[in-house]
Amino acid sequence: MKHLIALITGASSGIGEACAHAFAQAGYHTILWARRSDRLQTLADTLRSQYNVSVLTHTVDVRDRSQVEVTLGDLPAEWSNISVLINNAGLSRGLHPFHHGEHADWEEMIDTNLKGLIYVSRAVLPGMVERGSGTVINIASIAGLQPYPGGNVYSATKAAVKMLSDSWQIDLNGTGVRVTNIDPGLVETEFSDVRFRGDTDRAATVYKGYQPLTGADIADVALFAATRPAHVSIQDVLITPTAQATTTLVRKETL
Ligand code: NDP
Ligand code: 8X3
Repeated sequence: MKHLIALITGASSGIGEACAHAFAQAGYHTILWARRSDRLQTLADTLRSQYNVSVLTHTVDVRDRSQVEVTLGDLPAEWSNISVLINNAGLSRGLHPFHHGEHADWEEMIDTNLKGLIYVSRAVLPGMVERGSGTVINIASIAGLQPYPGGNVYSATKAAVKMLSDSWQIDLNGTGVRVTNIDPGLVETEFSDVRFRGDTDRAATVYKGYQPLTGADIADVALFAATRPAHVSIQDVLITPTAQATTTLVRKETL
């Protein structure tokens, strides 16, 4: 295949789905990962017909290291040269003060946001290093830079992602592989539905009274970073809605 290949984790909704559109529109063949395979199938059909690119979908839970490794190991040869990896799969659960938090929620966030990202990256990076090129885009969060009430373990996972991005700048220096860390602020996706376990009214209030970011806003940044000339590395981007100054200061209109 002449086109470049992008692997996007968490492509079944939100930022990952928007990245799939942006990269396919730019001519990338895409490998889409998530657990909800029905959604991936629908997205793949749309990308193929809208952008005339090839698309592979894999039902992968990034928390399962052997599933991650086997899926990557089984890639057809023409799909194995991944030039862009978007580590996007992630979630938050709950918004309790730490002393009321749930171990199960914390373990799910650590296993997905941190360990899952580590599993995928450890399996993809050696190929990029061997080829002397590639871009890894880590979707961290403003929450990993600044705490907010109840964010505790979610913030800790994202601070860890940011530290991994910074560490890889050093580990990968001289290999030709670039790392871009993106720290989004408030993006209207299914994120808060997941955090509040389907309480859609509560989730909707997070994005009311101001204009939040969309997945497409983050995808724009990811595509920009991936398409810079080889000598240019966009190391770090903090992107927020204009109404958001910090994790805790968001100018909302009273409705
Ligand atoms: P969504 O809930 O819309 O999307 C999350 C994606 O992650 C889904 O495609 C989901 O797919 C996938 N995912 C979750 N768990 C797993 C898993 N174990 N294995 C594989 N895929 C998984 O939320 P967003 O698009 O907002 O979130 C994307 C990333 O952006 C996350 O890392 C999030 O922390 C980060 N982020 C979000 C912000 C926001 O305000 N929305 C701001 C800053 C960062 P499926 O359930 O089908 O597996
Ligand atoms: C998602 C942004 O502030 O809702 O990482 O945690 S926030």
